[in-house]
Amino acid sequence: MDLELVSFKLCPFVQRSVITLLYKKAPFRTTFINLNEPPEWFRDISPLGKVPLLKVDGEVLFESAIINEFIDEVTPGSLMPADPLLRAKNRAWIEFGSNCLGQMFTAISGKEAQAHEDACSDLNRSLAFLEKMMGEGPYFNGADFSLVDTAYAPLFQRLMFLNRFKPVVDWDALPKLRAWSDNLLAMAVIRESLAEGFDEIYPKVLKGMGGHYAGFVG
Ligand SMILES: N[C@@H](CCC(=O)N[C@@H](CS)C(=O)NCC(=O)O)C(=O)O
Repeated sequence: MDLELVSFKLCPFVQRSVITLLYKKAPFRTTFINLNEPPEWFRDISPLGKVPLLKVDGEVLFESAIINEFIDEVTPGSLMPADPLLRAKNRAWIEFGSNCLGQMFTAISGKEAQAHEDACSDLNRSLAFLEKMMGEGPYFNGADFSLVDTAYAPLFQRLMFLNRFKPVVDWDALPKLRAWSDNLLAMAVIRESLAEGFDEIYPKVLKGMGGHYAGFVG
């Protein structure tokens, strides 16, 4: 099976799929595009104009959650619970993670201080909800690494990175999430999934957004 991941270098949704592909040891190649000037061929095949896309023997899949379930299903082992209720709950929390990524994006891109503060409050409220759902770890489903973990790792990596400028999350209020995040970020596969040059590029992107947060980026 030929797998081609269509990617934008810093996209956290793409990174979810990279983690899943690496964890499941599925061979794949990556085609990077510039989302600011998407090529014609990309606009022709991406229904929402978004990355990631996964081309499977030339057939196009879109939406990271769908892509990740597909990768999981065509590779040995399963990163989803066997129980239908637990599986549905995992899907719901993956969707919730996408919403958290949106709140983080608003926190780092909002033009006015108020927009930044409001988004930080929204994100902290979301994460407080998630904190209540967390068990003892080390992963979201306890001992079993799952697609929920692949969905949240890119968010946690970025939130930890932002701590060096101005934290957007009150980690003291989120001890279980903090431990979960530490466990994920210690995994080789998750470190390897981060785009090359992230530490240098991300601050430039934050500055380039020209939001209120850019003022905190040294
Ligand atoms: N729900 C989508 C979100 C993907 C997404 O928002 N990707 C961003 C880049 S990080 C994108 O392609 N944005 C382009 C646009 O909105 O025009 C998924 O999970 O795959």
